[in-house]
Amino acid sequence: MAGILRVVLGDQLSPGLASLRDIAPGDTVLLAEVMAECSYVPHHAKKLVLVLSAMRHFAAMLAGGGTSVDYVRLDDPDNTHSLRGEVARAVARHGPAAVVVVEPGEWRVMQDMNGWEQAIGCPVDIRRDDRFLCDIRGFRDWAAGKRTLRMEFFYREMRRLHRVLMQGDEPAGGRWNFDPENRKRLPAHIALPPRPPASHDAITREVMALVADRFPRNIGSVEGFAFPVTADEAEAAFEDFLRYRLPYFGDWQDAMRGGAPFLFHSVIAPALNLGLLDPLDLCRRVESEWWEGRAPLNAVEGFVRQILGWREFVRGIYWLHMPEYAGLNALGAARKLPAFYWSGETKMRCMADAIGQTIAHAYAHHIQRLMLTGNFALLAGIDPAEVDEWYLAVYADAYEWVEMPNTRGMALFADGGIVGSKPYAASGAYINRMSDHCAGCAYDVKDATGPNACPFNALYWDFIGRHAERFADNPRMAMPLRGWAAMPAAKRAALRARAAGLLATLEAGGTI
Ligand code: FAD
Ligand code: DLZ
Ligand code: SF4
Repeated sequence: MAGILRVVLGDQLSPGLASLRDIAPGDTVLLAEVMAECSYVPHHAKKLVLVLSAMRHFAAMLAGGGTSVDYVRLDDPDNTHSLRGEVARAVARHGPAAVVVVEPGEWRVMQDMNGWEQAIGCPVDIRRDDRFLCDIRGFRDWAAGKRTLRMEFFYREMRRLHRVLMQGDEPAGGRWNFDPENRKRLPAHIALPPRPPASHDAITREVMALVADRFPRNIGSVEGFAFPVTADEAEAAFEDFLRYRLPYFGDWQDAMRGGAPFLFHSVIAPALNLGLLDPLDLCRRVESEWWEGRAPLNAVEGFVRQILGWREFVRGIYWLHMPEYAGLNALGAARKLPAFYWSGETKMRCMADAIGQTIAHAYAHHIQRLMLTGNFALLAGIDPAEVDEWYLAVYADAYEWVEMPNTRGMALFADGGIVGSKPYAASGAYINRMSDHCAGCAYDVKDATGPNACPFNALYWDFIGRHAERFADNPRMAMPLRGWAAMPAAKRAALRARAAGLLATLEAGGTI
């Protein structure tokens, strides 16, 4: 062959990918299942099924359209189990004139890819990933010279640039942001729409057996796998969201309900991050729902803000600050991740619910990730590296470019304020306001210091007291700091003692 070897990574499953756009007869597309990618964190069993099944379906789709595909399976006896090793073997097999690939989502892989050309002795053309709405170099230009980077201003620029939800030069409906209207508690009588039906074809069933066999100790199970693995399935899932959930997405975006993992969320991140859906297309279709009167603006703007705003913003932050970002620990958090993050065995009903559904489905919605598991790790001072590893492993949509700024930045404030202007620290009162968890909990959400007091309460005040000096100049922290300062010394001591007891139990390997 003197054609081109076109390498497609497991999260680059888009037919319009920059490395496939100019494909010509004589070229070959390489996809490789390798242990390096399957084990750099102990991925949830359902995440492994998702990626490997989607890769196999994508390869079958290309081959069905007449493309020459070289697919290396995990159980291929000659598999070197690294991307570089598999590209080198494929180069030896096909003798291409060059290798073409799209830049990867993770810094770790980019470092490796930069060494491919020298290692394999063949020209390697690394192309920009233009499946995003803001190129990482464009984000760098936007960030240049700014003292602080705030998502809100980035988001407005993106709305203007891509002309999403705009009326002339003004935001649709006269406001950029309907966030204050997206924080309602979900009343008990509201029924939830059923999940779209899931079916497994022979490819997925084969991958489920492979994952069950090769990764028996990974968190979660392959049973009940229900994520879309092809563009058509992802499309159907998104249509289902538009029809049955989008109209309510805004009102209850921040709500939680025990035993209800998905609520009105789209659950499209697993497919979107693999490349099975196009982010601008999603925004435009959601926008149409408003123009055509089928969904209210607070829902539509809320959804667009997540995709056009947050998703692009965190990717920009990741590439702007890596590799230093991965070592940031502004609050000096050093405790080990409690074992209950992996088992769900805790008396805290809210945490047991969020972790239990994470184990069951490889999914939790944003507020569970931020205000339950993230908030607890923030308050308890858990080492960001351990928290990062957990989030990267347990969620089907997790890739470092999106996981790390959300975890280390938004949830843990370990980046010292690059992503957010203040830590998202909250006591049990917030969880009680936004969920139905507390009524059935072994702990008392109204108590902060007694033996049965909600752990979030004492840990919250201990966190505020511990970092009072650091946040003294932050106007957004003024209220809790005033509350802490105004407390009688005996109350502060009791809160500290309760927090110390809880943390000591965790440090001794116990659960709370
Ligand atoms: P919906 O609630 O329906 O939102 C729609 C879409 O908006 C999502 O599919 C996603 O693509 C995008 N989105 C929403 N919020 C964010 C955000 N903060 N950052 C980036 N995109 C966003 N998202 C991931 O895709 N992968 C991760 O590894 C990941 N890790 C996270 C870790 C923490 C600690 C936190 C707080 C958030 C994390 N998020 C991550 C963001 C968000 O929680 C998920 O995108 C969302 O829960 C996915 O579910 P959904 O598809 O039902 O989203
Ligand atoms: C996540 C993942 C997994 C589990 N397995 C593979 C694989 O076997 N082969 C592959 O090419 N990609 C895989 N991926 C996705 C990569 O980890 C992803 O491309 C990089 O992390 C860059 O985002
Ligand atoms: Fe969670 Fe505290 Fe409420 Fe229990 S009482 S569910 S631990 S917030």
